[in-house]
Amino acid sequence: MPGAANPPYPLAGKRVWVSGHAGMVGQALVRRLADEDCEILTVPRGEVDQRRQADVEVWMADNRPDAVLMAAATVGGILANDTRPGEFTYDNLAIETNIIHAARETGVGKLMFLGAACMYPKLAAQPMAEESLLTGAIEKTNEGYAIAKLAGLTLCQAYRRQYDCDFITVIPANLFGPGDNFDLEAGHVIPALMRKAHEAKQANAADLTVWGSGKPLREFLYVDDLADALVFLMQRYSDPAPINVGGGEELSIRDIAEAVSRTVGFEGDLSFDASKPDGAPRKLLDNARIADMGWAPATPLTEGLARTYEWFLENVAGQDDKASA
Ligand code: GFB
Repeated sequence: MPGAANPPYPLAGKRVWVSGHAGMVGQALVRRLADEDCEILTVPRGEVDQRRQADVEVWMADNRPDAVLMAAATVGGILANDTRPGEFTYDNLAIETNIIHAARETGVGKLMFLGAACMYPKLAAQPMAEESLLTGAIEKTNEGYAIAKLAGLTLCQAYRRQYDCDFITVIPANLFGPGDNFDLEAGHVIPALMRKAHEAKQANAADLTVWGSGKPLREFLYVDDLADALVFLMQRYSDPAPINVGGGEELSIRDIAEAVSRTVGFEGDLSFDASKPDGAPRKLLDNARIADMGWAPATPLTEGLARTYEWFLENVAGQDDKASA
């Protein structure tokens, strides 16, 4: 990896808090940080509810992390965002303000906030460069989530400007991988279609239902590639402007449904449910900034899908089978 030696903010020897360590991104970060010579701090949700200011302030004052990677968030697919906008807006605003403010109060040396590709305007020019944030209206299905994430970005920038805090924001493409949420209603497209294809195959069903028209384009990034990028940027990136992490593959929802079906071994047809929303027509990130720094994703889509299906079989389908035995 270029620039691997002597990064400006080395994690070696630091106490690094992975907030949200039990989620898909948090688990991948804990896996990746195991290769760094740092102390990883985590705290279960039952002990610290990150939406509660007092919980966060007390825990951070007691544990004094040097660095914070903010993977905690209330996340979900298009339908969950569209039907539970109160939770997506409130939870994310609360988590961000609590952690970012407590990080300043307790003297955290470096903090990384995670944004989302839906922060960009619905009709932003493609690929979406960091400069096009806040230049147009947001896609309605995820407006609350996106505005909460834009507020988190603004808070990091404001704390850098007023208090000189080294707080940065990273904007990833749509993520997938081990530890994802495979719930049919709440999950994102890849885990939801993977479960549908698995169940359709087991039931010898003739088809599986894909929401919307199948025409929107999405860029997907394997979560372990994201974790690698986050550790890379944490040690090297220090700027008020956010930085995109994409460079995965862009394809239509129909194409992704076919790729997931091949991974699972489902050979039936696809049917499309036009009563469900399509969301943004396209969300391709401009990857130039991180590419110029020398980072690129390593996992081809087919390999990422295969590893995700393996995880699903062991951790979700396997548990369902045990429960019904
Ligand atoms: O992954 P997804 O829920 O997120 O949906 P978004 C992507 C596309 O896949 C949409 C279609 O056009 C969906 O209609 N799709 C087809 C399905 N079948 C399914 C299915 O069974 N389940 C799901 N979930 N989708 C989210 C935002 O938008 O992306 C969040 O709502 C967040 O705020 C996240 O930013 C990364 O890409 O449309």
